[in-house]
Amino acid sequence: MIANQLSSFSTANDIKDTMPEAELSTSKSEIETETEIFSYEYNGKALADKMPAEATEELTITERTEREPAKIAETAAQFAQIMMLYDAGIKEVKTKLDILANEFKVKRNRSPIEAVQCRIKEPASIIEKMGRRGYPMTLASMTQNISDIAGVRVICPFIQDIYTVADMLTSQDDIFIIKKKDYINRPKENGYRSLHLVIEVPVFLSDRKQHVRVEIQIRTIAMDFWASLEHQLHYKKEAEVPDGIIDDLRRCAQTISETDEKMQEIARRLKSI
Ligand code: 0O2
Repeated sequence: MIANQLSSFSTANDIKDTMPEAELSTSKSEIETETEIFSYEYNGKALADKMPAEATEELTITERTEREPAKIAETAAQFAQIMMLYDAGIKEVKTKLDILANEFKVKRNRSPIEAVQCRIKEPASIIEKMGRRGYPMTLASMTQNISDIAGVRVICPFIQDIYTVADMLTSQDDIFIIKKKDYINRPKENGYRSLHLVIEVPVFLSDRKQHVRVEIQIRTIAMDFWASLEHQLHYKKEAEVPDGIIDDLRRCAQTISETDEKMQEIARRLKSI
């Protein structure tokens, strides 16, 4: 029911811009000293701290709308405003990646970026994830707890390219790393491999600057092949999966990983990257 309500929110267009400017409490250099840590988070003030005042009330979305029907439009407008910011965040990241890919092509005649895919998480999927994790159903909780509402996936030719792209992007001085998970050095139990970054990127609005959280998944063509098929077949599906299937998928991931390493080695021998 909530998901349905939220789905209709994106049509709201009378958006009052009430989010104050972001203030980051941790400097970039402090974050970068933790490079050895597999996964780290910093305690910066994120989008949730700058939510419009109404959205930070303790009432859940259903309580707000049930008690005061007039609040529906207001909540819808706030939701649309938040989604507009995530969309802008994605565009900022996409532009940065396009520039890097072009520069690489001009200078080295190849690009470490094969393709870039962008998506905003569906309202139903946001609600499902918040419910599954037991987070309060408020807009403030959504922006605080769900890191992948704005998602960018970068597909690279070779394994080394993943780290080249991640370094080029995160060394830009307007990008703040919130979280990093290296599922390549430490694949998930099921065989999933990818480098995940959650970053904050500034979005310049008419009267202020707003930092927006974007999740970036960086993986090779081969890793993407496996993850896309596994996602279709199995990931998050309720149905019981026989053990043999899980083992087969894990073995496929291993074969793909070995092929990735072999291709990297061939490229090195040809000195083409
Ligand atoms: P969907 O449907 O792709 O959007 P976090 O709170 O961020 O620390 P989370 O969200 O589990 O915890 O983070 P993680 O582990 O970085 O995974 C985020 C996303 O990575 C997932 O989003 C998937 O897109 C992808 N992913 C993670 N594990 C797997 C996996 O085993 N197989 C596949 N195919 N993809 C995976 P969502 O929202 O879970 O799903």
